[in-house]
Amino acid sequence: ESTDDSSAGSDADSSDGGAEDSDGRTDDGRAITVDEPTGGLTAGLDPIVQESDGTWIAWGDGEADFAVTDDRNRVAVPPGEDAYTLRRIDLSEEAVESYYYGFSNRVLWPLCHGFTDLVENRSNDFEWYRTVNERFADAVAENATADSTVWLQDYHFALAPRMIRDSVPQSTTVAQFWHIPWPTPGTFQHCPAGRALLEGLLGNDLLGFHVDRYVDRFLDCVRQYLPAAQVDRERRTVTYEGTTTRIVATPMGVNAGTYDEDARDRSSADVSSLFDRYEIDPENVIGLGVDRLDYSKGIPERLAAVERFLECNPDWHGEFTFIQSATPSRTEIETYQRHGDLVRSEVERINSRFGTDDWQPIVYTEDYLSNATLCGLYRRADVMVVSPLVDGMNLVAQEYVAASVDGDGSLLLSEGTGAHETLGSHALTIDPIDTDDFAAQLEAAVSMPAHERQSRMNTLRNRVFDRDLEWWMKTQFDWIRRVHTDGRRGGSD
Ligand code: ADQ
Repeated sequence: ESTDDSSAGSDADSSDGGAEDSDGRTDDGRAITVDEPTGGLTAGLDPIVQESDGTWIAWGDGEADFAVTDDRNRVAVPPGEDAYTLRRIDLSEEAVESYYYGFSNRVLWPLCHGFTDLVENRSNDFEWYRTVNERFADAVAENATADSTVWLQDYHFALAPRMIRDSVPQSTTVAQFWHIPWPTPGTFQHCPAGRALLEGLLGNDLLGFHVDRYVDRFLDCVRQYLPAAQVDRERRTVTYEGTTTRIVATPMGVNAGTYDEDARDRSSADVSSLFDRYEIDPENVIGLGVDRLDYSKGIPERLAAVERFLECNPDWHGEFTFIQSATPSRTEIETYQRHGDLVRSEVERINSRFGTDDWQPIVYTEDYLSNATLCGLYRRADVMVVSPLVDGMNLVAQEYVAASVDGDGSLLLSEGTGAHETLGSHALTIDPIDTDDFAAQLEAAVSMPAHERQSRMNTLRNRVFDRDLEWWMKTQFDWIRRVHTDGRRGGSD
């Protein structure tokens, strides 16, 4: 899903769907299977691209070229039904290393999350970033017509919009959604090629962020580092080199109905095999964390708060279990390896400090949870702890709320997440680095009277269902239509 490593908007590598056999066969007769993602951006986009008979352009690896139907790496999807075209861009190992594990995830990811000390600006990475952006832009230009809408996803494509703008008809609409935070000008000054990135992004007719503060910071950066651009703060537009870009905030939601249904399903609700495997007492109060193993997600800070909670509340020893599911991510990057080592050693240390023969305070797993297990755990967890230091939005918090069908769980939510802007007033707010207060909020959550938990959860559920993935898609496409019409009228409001 969006910035998740495995997908990049691609097709068959979603990890949460069951494999479905389709009619398709490879040239040598093997069946082609399609994994259908049950949630997230990929699942939301799929029907839209199908309906519009569109083209999905994605990075794909060489191993998947068994289904290539023509000499331009195009595949009909789903196999046998030909609802849309998947155009794969084959990237060499060197390109992936420099473009994806290099400039995208060693520069842009840490920088946009404010971790300037983790930025690694290696030679050639930016050149590869430009080259790969060019390859995508060329593929778009081959497919786009005057009436097309081009919709780019995320920080892997900051340069492509301007390249596309310069090579497609004027009336083609170019839009992008940036799924991670946008940094302050003070942070952005550390960005190598920062000006080129701004120029690239201003090739879009529409640029979406999750929340207002990223929009404001983007406009601040343009004003400071691209003085030739005309910034209209009120209308939230920037005009630069003949293109007017509208910048909007649309917080992304989740497929709430699906999480709700899956959590009600008996097979999801039954998490007993996981409890058996880790010898968790089913009577215990359960705290839960679910994240990619990423330094932005605040996992060590969360473990420190659990430790402080146990220090201050001996009564809870043996009665409270914290389950942390952390899927390894971007493990080619040393910072991620070191972070994983830190998390694992902290879990071990805390467990050996407090654990007894029949109780481990922290159960830690790096297994990717199936959708059924995930929804079952969400439903079972008494307290969900979402503590990123910084996070563009955070879908896990919303998935938890959507799957809390019994209405009796509590959400601890970091003020560093975009989700805090929409859910913060009915969650328990935490500052992940204030360990004492974080531990006190954890204590407040596990001791909260049932009626208060239910009333908070009720409000949270209304918000998550009102602003779900469908709402987000619709809002984005309403904006796309609007800028398309504006463009034809000559840019008026
Ligand atoms: P991520 O940083 O990946 O997304 P998040 O929004 O929480 O963060 O989405 C993670 C997704 O992966 C969720 O759907 C979650 O269920 C799944 N997931 C995570 N860990 C898992 C595990 N251990 N087992 C199974 N599933 C797991 C980026 C940005 C976010 C932004 C999204 C969407 O960093 O800020 O919310 O894109 O724009």
